[in-house]
Amino acid sequence: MIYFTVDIEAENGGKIKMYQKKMALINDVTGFGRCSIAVMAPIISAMKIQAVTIPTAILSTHTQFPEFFFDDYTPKMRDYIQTYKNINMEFDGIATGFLGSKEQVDIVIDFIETFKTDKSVILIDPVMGDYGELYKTYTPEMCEKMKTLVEYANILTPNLTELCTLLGVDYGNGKFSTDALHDMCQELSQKGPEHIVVTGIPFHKKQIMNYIYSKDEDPQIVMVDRIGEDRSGTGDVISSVISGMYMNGHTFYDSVRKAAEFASKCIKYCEDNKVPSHWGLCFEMYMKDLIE
Ligand code: PXL
Repeated sequence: MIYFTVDIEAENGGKIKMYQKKMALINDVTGFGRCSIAVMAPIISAMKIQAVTIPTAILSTHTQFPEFFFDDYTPKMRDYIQTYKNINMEFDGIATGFLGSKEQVDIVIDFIETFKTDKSVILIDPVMGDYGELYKTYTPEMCEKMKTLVEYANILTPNLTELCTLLGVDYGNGKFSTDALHDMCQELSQKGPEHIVVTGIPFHKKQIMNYIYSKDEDPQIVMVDRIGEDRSGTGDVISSVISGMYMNGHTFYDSVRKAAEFASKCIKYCEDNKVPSHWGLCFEMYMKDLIE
């Protein structure tokens, strides 16, 4: 394995050597619109973790724009990843987001099996749909594959639609009691993930609930005010803050709380400054909040 140390400032003003963690980001590279790697890499870098980019697709803008250039990277991914196999790379963290094909899920599973260590944190954001509907790219075959992928996660960050899809539960009107959420998370957790946060659950119109489940612990809730309309890339901001915090030794609850509060602050800035919702979150304004 490749082992780097970096000098960091000690409290007494001197320098100490520290192992710097590396996180693989398997996600799309989108130029404009603040999503995926363009959001995750700077956020985890601010948290002193080295970001290693594994592109799944290259887009000029994300898919919420009326027009975008899209280059599927699937055919090149195996060769790209081979370099890391050749140099015996290991990753302290691996985070995955939107995946565009069944083959990409297979590539991700192979990646995790090759590069994880006993201590690696694997965050899987099972981006599949929203508001009870699956994205158009999601075939029933891909849904089945996603169920296999989530077994590799330490941390899973589904929204309600994704939670229901992964368990084959009817979304209905999207209203679930906390007992029902607990039972669903418990069932999913038995397949692998130690920590699950069900993100973005609408609560009494004015609030958003994040339901936190950790194996063998009491469930917890992080509630934030709903500010404006939904913004693209919010999930990417949240999952990168959670994974960075957790890799830096914080509890899962504290990681989720920090992520939800950080995202809310960025969203408020965007609303106050009338930034269009498909331009994503102006996270650049508050990067200093992430520096530990
Ligand atoms: O996570 C948001 C996202 C990521 N990547 C692409 C997207 C979007 C949201 O629309 O289109 C390509």
